[in-house]
Amino acid sequence: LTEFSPVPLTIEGSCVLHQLFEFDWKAWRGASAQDRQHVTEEATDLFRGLGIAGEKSSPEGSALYSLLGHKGDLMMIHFRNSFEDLNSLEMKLAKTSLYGFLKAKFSYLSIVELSLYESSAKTYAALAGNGVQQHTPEWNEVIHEILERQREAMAQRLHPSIPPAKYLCFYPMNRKREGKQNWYALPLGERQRLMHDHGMIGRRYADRVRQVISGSIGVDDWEWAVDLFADDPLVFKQLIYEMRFDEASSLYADFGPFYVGIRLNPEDFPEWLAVDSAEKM
Ligand code: FEC
Repeated sequence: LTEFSPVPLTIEGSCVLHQLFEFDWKAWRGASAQDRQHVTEEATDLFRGLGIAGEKSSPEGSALYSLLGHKGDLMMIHFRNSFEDLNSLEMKLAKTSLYGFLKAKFSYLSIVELSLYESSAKTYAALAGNGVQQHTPEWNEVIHEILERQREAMAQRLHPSIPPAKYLCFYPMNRKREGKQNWYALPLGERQRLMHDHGMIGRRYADRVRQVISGSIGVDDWEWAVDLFADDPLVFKQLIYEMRFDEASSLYADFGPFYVGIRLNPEDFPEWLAVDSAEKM
């Protein structure tokens, strides 16, 4: 019997858009040197203006990555304050001459999310202990205050600047909802325990990897996006492997495609685009 809400409290921050593109190398080679130069300059300027600037990335930042493998050539990640801002950025990019050489392969929309399992369980229990019914004005007021306090305390994590790390590993994932393997049917206390254990593993990697979890229930096809930023890509493999053995993942995680990219700063973009060493800028 659930006496109080099974839904963990969450706080949300930046809106996030991942864009993955294939680059049309054939058309690019076929373009005149003059056109290529124009496209290169326009795109490099745009990326500079988007806050794609190494260490200087701001909470409103974007970052560009050269993708490994056949899943695409370029990956962009954008953090903005609203879906509107993300959409206008998308349109801005669509109107560049570079866009004529890009083919969208995948995109992912999400919102930076922190789930507050510990304070949820404590607060719900305290409210129930005081006889406060769920969703009454008194209950709402207490919850509202807690969320406000947490939003303030966690402001930096809710609106993160993009870590300057050399590698990004991005993938969407779900919590399972199959027969007995149903994350959403577990009692809140059990999920709290599992997330605690998950966090303890993660914490041991905190000096080598920065993780940004964004929620996408209701806005995209999976439930969360995971972004891991590290200077050594081996850490992705080690961390994710270790987590596979942890209950929150071994029993309840389902993973989407994985994408790994190498950071491309705007000043390196002309070289990335150069198809003839004689024309390198
Ligand atoms: O129900 C939910 O709220 C699920 C959201 C969620 C998913 C998720 C998946 C992964 N994480 C990974 C790495 C780390 C590292 C740290 C870490 C900690 C947390 C905490 C929460 C949390 N993670 Fe998570 N993770 C999700 C949620 N995770 C909550 C604990 C509090 C916090 O730090 O926010 C340690 C960070 C640090 O201490 O600096 C690292 C990886 C995955 C995907 C692989 C997997 O097997 O799940 C990697 C979804």
